[in-house]
Amino acid sequence: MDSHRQALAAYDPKIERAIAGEERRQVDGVEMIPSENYTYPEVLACLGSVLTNKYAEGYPGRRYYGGQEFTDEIERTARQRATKLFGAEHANVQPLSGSPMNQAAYFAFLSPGDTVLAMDLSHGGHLTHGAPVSHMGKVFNFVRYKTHPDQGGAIDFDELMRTAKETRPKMVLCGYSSYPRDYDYAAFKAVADEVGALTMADISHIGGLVAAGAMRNPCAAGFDVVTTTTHKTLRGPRGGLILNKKEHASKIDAAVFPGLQGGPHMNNVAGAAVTFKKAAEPEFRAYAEQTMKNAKVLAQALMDEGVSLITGGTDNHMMVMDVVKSFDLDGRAAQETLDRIGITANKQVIPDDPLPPVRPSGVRLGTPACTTRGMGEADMRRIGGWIVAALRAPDDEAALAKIKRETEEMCRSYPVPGIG
Ligand code: DSN
Repeated sequence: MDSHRQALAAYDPKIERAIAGEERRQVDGVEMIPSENYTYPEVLACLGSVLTNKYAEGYPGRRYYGGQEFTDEIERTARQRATKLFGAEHANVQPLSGSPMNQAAYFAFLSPGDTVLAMDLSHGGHLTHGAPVSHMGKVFNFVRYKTHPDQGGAIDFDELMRTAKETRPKMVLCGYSSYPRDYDYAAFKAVADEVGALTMADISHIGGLVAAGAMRNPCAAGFDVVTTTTHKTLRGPRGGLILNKKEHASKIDAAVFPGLQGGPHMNNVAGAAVTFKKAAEPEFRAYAEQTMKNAKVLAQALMDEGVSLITGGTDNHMMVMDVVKSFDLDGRAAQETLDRIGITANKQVIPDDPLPPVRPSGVRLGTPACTTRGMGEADMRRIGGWIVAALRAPDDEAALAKIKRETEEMCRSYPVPGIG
């Protein structure tokens, strides 16, 4: 235990024990929530540093408070590394997380009531893409497009063009949190160009895969603004990143601060800088490719057992099982069953789900975290077998307990970075 942890254990053992419990949970279980990952020890060092003490409102060279010689260096470094990594013209590294990041991007360009074309939540979009329950859905006029789940998740671009001509959006947004395919950014841009709309991509889930060159890059396709969180496939601290064309730089910066936020969390910004350095290493490309290979193998193992996957497979790091069709279980029951065998996943709505979000028809699985631990294709086949066995016999306590012992034994072979 390092000296900071020792101090915490001595002063507040209740909280220290909870952190230790969470460490054990992360070590003992198979983490398959596609938006989670294990960050680097070097990033944890930044997060737990004295940078958390510092107010740094403003931007490098133009802050509102003194004492910024080190914070300026950190933020400049983070921005330079982010722009180089993604081939972008400008980066804002201050968004505190994904929701404020997207809000800032909208407010940089849109006025209340403006129309945005965005993917329907149940088809894989995100709450912040204008779901009616979100504040953004009340401020702007989001018009939703859908996918064809039975045709490999295809988007009908002729239909999208017709919708764009009818609704005259100010922005065409693509991006997702439960869509297991890649996007044709050029096709989105053609629609946007036809109606004079801005293009925005939220690549939060696949930011690391794009940075590694393993998936298509909307910056290269000439998108106006690209957002990503830094804690998913990028394996960094919990935060957001906005990338954009130079012509939009002052609008984006002003929308983040002072438009939406106050002082940036400089411990996070330092962690993001380290993350971008890591993501430029050849090892990270290998990690991204293995993450996607693992996803394909797991998807195939499930489909070989007759499991129905939304869009019929995956081209990225995640997949969505229709557990009602496959196991006659709803998503909540399936998630709870997987918890009992030491596999953490999340219940998920499927396209036009007839069930409500708290008890939807799907479960989402992803490979970023277990790939970080070093798990490979053989492990994915075992995990697929365990998932199917458990979901076929959710009331067989003895069988579930046996699988849990097996998942724990497998996890013992794969250390978690930063815990040990
Ligand atoms: N909560 C994240 C996810 O799981 O996809 C995105 O908001």
